[in-house]
Amino acid sequence: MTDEPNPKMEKLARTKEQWARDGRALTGVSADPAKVRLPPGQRLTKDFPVLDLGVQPNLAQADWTLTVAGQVGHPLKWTWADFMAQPQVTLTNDIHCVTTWSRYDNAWSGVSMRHLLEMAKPFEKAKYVMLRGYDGYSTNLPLADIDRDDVLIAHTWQNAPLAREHGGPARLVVPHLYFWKSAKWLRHITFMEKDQPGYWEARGYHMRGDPWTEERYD
Ligand SMILES: Nc1nc2c(c(=O)[nH]1)N[C@H]1C(S)=C(S)[C@@H](COP(=O)(O)O)O[C@H]1N2
Ligand SMILES: [Mo]
Repeated sequence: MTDEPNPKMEKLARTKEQWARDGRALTGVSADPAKVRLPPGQRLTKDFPVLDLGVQPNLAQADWTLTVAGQVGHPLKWTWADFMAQPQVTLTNDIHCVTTWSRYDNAWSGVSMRHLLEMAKPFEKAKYVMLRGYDGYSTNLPLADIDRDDVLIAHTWQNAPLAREHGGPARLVVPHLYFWKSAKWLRHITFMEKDQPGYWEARGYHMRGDPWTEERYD
């Protein structure tokens, strides 16, 4: 977000920038996801914490659209009906937040990112994406990190419609990276030749964010 409308959000941003400067929660150890389920420096939680900038858009499905633009052969703008008419998948995965909580076995349903890539046909030169939410949040990722079987745009969590506070009506889920990459209230995907920082990436957080090698900070 370019402007920071509320003091709570301002305080959160300052706190998390300080964590980045301090290298909070860094263990200096890497782990192999094939051998260890919990990434280094993480602790397991059974509840589902809510983390965002304090602005939770109240979006009806009828008001939701997803725009796919930038370096693609077929730019898209999906309405809710278009989105629901795409092939649907259900995937179960673990999520890991940079603030050190992890949550196992989340069942998500929605449209796989590989399907969206087939529809949008990114150009060869497109190597990065920027995701934007209806709250003004943004986060960047290498294209290779969304071109995976486990990445989806989810409208359902644990067999129920995704709650507003968790990004409903639809959010991105990129389970192999820290959860700040999984944009809630997903509005826009831009394909880019060059990488650009999103909201947290411009505030000291890592451009990629692999929890197994603790890519917490820049
Ligand atoms: N649109 C949007 N997406 C967002 C955020 C946000 O502030 N706005 N916060 C990110 C962060 S820091 C985390 S940890 C996860 C939290 O998702 P949850 O609230 O469902 O646990 O959402 C990510 N996606
Ligand atoms: Mo986060």
